[in-house]
Amino acid sequence: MKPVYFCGALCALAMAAASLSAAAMPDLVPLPMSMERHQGRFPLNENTRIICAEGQKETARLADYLQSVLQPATGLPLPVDAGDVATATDNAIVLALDAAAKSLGEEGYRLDAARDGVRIAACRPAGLFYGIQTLRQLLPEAVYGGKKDEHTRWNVPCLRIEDRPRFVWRGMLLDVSRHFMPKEVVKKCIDTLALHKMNTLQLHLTDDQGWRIEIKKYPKLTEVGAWREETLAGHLRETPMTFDGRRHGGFYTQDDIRELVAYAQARFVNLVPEIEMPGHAQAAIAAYPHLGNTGEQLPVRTFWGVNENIFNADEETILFLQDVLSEVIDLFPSPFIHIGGDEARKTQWEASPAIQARIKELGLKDEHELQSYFIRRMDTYLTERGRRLIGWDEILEGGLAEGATVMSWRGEAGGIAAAQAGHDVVMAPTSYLYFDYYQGNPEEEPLAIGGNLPLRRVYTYDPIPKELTPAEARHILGAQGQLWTEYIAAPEHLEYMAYPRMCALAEITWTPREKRDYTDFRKRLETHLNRLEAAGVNYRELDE
Ligand code: TNX
Repeated sequence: MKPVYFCGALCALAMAAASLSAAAMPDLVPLPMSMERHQGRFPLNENTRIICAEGQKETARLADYLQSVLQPATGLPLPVDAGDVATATDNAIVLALDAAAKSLGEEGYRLDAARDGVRIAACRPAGLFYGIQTLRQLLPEAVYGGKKDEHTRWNVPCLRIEDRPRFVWRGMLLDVSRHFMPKEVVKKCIDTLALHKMNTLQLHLTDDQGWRIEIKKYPKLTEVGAWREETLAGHLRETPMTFDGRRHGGFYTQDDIRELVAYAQARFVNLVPEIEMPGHAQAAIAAYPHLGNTGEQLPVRTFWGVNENIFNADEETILFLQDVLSEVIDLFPSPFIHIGGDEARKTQWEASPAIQARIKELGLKDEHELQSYFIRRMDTYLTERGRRLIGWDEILEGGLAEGATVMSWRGEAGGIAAAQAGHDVVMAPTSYLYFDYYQGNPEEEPLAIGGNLPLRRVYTYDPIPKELTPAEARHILGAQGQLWTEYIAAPEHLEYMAYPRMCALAEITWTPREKRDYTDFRKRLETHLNRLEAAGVNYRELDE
């Protein structure tokens, strides 16, 4: 009997060893740059404390944030104490701003979890924040829940992580014009972005179907422009068009915007405002008809698609838009201000004697050069105020403004051309990053704009086009996923379209290229979706 017994013990040992190595790696999303698993675990308990350095305001704020995200589900007190973060502390989570972590960059961090505690070190507060996000993911998924969970043991596996992002722009666009999204919805988006270590949320604030930001100098923009009489029911392709007969609208007051900016800042998310020009402007023209080309009183648009009604290019209109930007700059600290620039049909400009005279007066060749002149005026205005203009890739047409950054949406060509010309670029191609596209068989999915963009395809995207040299590739700031909301009215539907595709984007923009593997991601995602479940996020189930 002895040999059998011996073999059994050996097998048990081998199994234990195997579970410690491969099986015991935590399922983090996005995957960190490097991770080394050690034996053991650190259990949080009634006496665990959070420790940060004396007198460091920003770290103290992060300690409070950490406490606020761990307390609801764990029910533990986790008091925050000031202390000496350099000396080892028993049964504590230590947050240390540490110049020695400089090699990990502005957003990087090191996390050491040992049996007696966790230490997160970074040279900047953003790094500490991302270390905190990793720590949350190291705990059982129930930690994302809002109510005390009696049955879970709050253990952190012992390990060492060194981590930093691959790109500085890890973004999402939220279209609040086509369907207005209340402040609370935007805040939840910000929280979910942050838990994926994403750092940019572009708010598409104006379009044909609604103007969503209070501008003090021009109150009609929201009095008139924030409301439409009804909304197209069904798809734009269907004929005849039918409408829902319900008034829709809403806007953010300047106080709302300040509140959202502060909320985002506390989570290291930069809110990038987008004010569309010269196209996608019908809501503004409905409010102030002299901004258009026909003088006609237009309604706020009730259906989708590219539109001929665009701003004129009078000096008065340019100054109007600069006034708008002036208030926008005062509200948003973002270094980048997005001026749209996409899909501005030139039919009205071609037909307008005033526009044709303007083209002549300015010595320009055609309507494309006029658009380029228009955008240049905004570029100068923003640059003089210490901000940077960013626009959709159509701003390349007719000549790109000196300081402009390009957001490449119609494939990668615009981004490639801009990077080769020495401009910074954010990649946002429809073919990989339009999360308003279908993610499965259209017959089994809610109505969407079209396209076919399953999770696996998103994951295969690489923001650096093969065509670029290493020097040119440095102009690629990162990538952004788009949530256009023509066909998305409800917050749950918005989440359904965003997740888990955004989880893939988080990994595309954070994790080193060579570490990315779809099969491995898909496996980690199963755990990760439990986190979203606990956080009350309505993600789409994975396909078999
Ligand atoms: C194109 S992307 C647009 C948006 C639409 C979107 C729908 C871009 C710059 N313009 O106005 O909402 O397609 O997918």
